[in-house]
Amino acid sequence: MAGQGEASEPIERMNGHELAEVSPHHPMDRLLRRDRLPHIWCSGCGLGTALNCFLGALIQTKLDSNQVAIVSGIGCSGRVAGYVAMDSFHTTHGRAIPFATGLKLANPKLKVVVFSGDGDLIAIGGNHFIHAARRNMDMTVICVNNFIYGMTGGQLAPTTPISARTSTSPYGNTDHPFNLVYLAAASGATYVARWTTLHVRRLQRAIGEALLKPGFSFVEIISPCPTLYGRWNKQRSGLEQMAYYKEKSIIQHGADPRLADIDLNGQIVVGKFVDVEKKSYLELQQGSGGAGVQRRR
Ligand SMILES: Cc1ncc(C[n+]2csc(CCOP(=O)(O)OP(=O)(O)O)c2C)c(N)n1
Ligand code: SF4
Ligand SMILES: [Mg+2]
Repeated sequence: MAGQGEASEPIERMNGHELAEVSPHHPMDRLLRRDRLPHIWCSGCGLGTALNCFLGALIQTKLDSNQVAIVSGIGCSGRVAGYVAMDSFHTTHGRAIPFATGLKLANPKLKVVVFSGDGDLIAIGGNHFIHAARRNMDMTVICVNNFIYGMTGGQLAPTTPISARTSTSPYGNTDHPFNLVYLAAASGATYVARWTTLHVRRLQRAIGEALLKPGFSFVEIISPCPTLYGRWNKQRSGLEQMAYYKEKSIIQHGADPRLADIDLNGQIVVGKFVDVEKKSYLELQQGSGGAGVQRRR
C-alpha cells in the first residue's frame, strides 16, 4: 500500500527522492521540532500565525537561535515552547517570567523570550509580569491574548471584555478587564506594541524590534480562539474573528495606552505605544559593581 510506504519514509526523503539538507521543506523548518508535529491547536486558532511571526522575526533579526531561549507557561499558547527547535522550557502555570529571570541572570548573554497566554501571564502570573516590567528586566514577553483560558475549557480571563460570554460567565462578564498595553506601560516596560494575527508583517516587525530592545519589551498579540471564545461571542470561526480584526483595528502609533481598552467586538487600537530608553536591570546591576549575581567566596 502506497500510504504505508510514505508514512515510514524519513522526512529527508519525499516520493523516494532524497532532499538536500540545505533546502528544508519550509524556511521555518529548521526552527521547529518536526518530531512534535502535528500540533494540538484547533483549526482557525491564531497560535500558528503568532508562532510563524515570531520565527520570521528571529530570522529577520539574524539572532543566533543557539543563543535564544524560549520560556512558556501552561495553556494552548504555552505549547509554543515544545514546538521550537531552540533551548526552551515549558514551566508551571504563571511562572514563565520568574523562570526566565533566573535564566537571564545565570547567563546574561542569552536572549530570553517569554511566549505565553493572557491567562498564564496576567492572571496567575500577573504579579511577576508587573514586577519584571518595573525592574526593566532584560527579556521580551510575547502575550497571545485570546481573551480567555483556552486550554482549560474557555473560562473567564482577566482580559475578557465586559459582557463577553464564556463558560464561566454564560450571562455575560461583569469584571472589568485589564488593558495589557496600559498595564505594561504603567509598570515600566520600555517597548510596548499590540497587533492582531491579521497584521502579520507589522507583527513580525514589532517582535523583531522587541527582540533587539534592551530591557523589558512587550508585544501583545490579539489572536482568535474560535473554539472557546469566538463561538460564545458571535464569531464562530477563525475567519470571522479575522474579519472582525480587519473591520475594527485602528493603526495608531504613539497612541496613549490608557485609551486602548478593548470592548466586546469593539475597536482595537494597534501599533507601537512605547519605545523609550531606560537602564535595564542588568545595566544597573553592572553599573553598581554587581555582576548580575554576586557569589560569596
Ligand atoms: C497552578 C495551576 N492552576 C491552574 C491550572 C490550569 N490551567 C492550565 S492552562 C490555564 C489557563 C491558560 O490560559 P492562557 O494562558 O490564556 O492560555 P490559552 O490556553 O488561552 O492560550 C489554566 C487555568 C494549572 N495548570 N496550574
Ligand atoms: S482552544 Fe482556542 S486557543 Fe486553544 S488551540 Fe483551540 S482555538 Fe486555539
Ligand atoms: Mg488565553
